Amino acid sequence: MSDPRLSRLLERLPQLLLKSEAGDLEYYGRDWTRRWTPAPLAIALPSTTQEVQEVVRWAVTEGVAIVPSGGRTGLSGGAVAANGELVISFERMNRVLGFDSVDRILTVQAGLALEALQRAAIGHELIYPVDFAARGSCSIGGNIATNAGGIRVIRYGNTREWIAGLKVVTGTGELLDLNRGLIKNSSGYDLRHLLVGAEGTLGLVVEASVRLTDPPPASNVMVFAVSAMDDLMQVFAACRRKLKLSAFEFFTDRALEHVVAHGAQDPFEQVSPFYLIAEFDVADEAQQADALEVFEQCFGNGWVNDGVISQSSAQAASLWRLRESITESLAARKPYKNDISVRISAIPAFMQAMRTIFEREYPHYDVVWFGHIGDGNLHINVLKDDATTDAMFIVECERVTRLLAQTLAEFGGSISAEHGIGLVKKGYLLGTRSAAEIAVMRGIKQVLDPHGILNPGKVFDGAGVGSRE
Ligand code: 2HG
Ligand code: ZN
Repeated sequence: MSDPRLSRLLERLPQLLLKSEAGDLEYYGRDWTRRWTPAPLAIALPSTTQEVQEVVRWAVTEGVAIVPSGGRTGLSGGAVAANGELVISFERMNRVLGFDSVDRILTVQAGLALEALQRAAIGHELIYPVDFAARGSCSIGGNIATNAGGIRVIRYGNTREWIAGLKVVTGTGELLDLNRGLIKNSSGYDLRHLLVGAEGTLGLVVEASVRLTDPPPASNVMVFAVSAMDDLMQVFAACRRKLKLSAFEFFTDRALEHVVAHGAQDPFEQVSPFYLIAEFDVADEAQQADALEVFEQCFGNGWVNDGVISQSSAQAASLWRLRESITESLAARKPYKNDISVRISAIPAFMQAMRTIFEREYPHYDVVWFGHIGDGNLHINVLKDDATTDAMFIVECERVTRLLAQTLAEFGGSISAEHGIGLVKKGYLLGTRSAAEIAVMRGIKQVLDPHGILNPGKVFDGAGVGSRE
């Protein structure tokens, strides 16, 4: 290691695995945003909590910023290291540490992939219900950092609901053991919940105890083609009245065109402006009959143009592909991503307002809407045309995002529903959080990370090392 700071780190921790080859810096220094050029100092791959603590103490002494790193599937730049930071990758801290069948709590290290955690739960005949398309690559530590949501929030809530305890290393190297799996704990501030969604700016999650639950009964999937947003909301209300929903998602004709070009099977002959996919329990004949009744009601009331109910799990998987492969089908075009939320009841009016703005501001771009409409969470991916450079594209998108943020403020919505603020959305935080709230957030950061070494410049700019204020 030619950098003297790294030599001193290895003197403190001779067994620490450090990487600093150009390929490693590139690989570990970025996330799925692909907007920033990775430029970390090096990558530390600790294998124990004590090593993480010692690295943090070293970082304090040297004034080096730390970027925590899981699967780097984030879409907001939260795991980007473009400023000489030390990346702490949790990929070697990826073990299941234990399971308690009475508490139904699984304890895992932060680097465990979501899919591996889900598999471990199934091994105990239970499930960990948070789920989304990046399951194979993302890590539970990253999920906690963004309070990840996904496709079954409508039934199970976000990551936060499932976190029974956390072990966290603060910005001074202190280890906090938060909540310890308790269900009831009215003993002051619940610091565990401060850490969930903090995007690595308050502490490094090294261990998590997650609650597991019973597997759901058999489910079925239906997809509807719809002409108008108001009709889609009617279908939502009808489904919620009669069915036990585990997912209710939507996408537009633009999204369908991209996933079909990417290999998905279009179940419909005619194009419709909107599509929705609902997943619901079919535990018995009564629930199956309810599903058919809703299906017929949607046609009878003229809310839908076409529809299909899955007849097998293979068909359900193929229908899910229409929704779950949207991100992948757009990835090569490096879309500008928005991840907003409003109250469900506000969706039609909000969408109308935004579509008017986008049609005026983005006539030359392909704007792809999709998302977790049953949670009020919309993803808007903007794709540039060939004539626009990457740099111009970002400038234009940021201008329009200011209009989006204003509209969100009018609707009382949020600029990030589940991807986090990171680097991408920090300029718009003020539309979602008041100045007073942000001041409190800064105060909390100051207490847990007094030297400003933990993921500086993410969520908001601050006085920490590596910040560019
Ligand atoms: C999803 O819901 C993910 O598929 C990704 O949150 C959304 O690519 C996106 O914008
Ligand atoms: Zn999503």
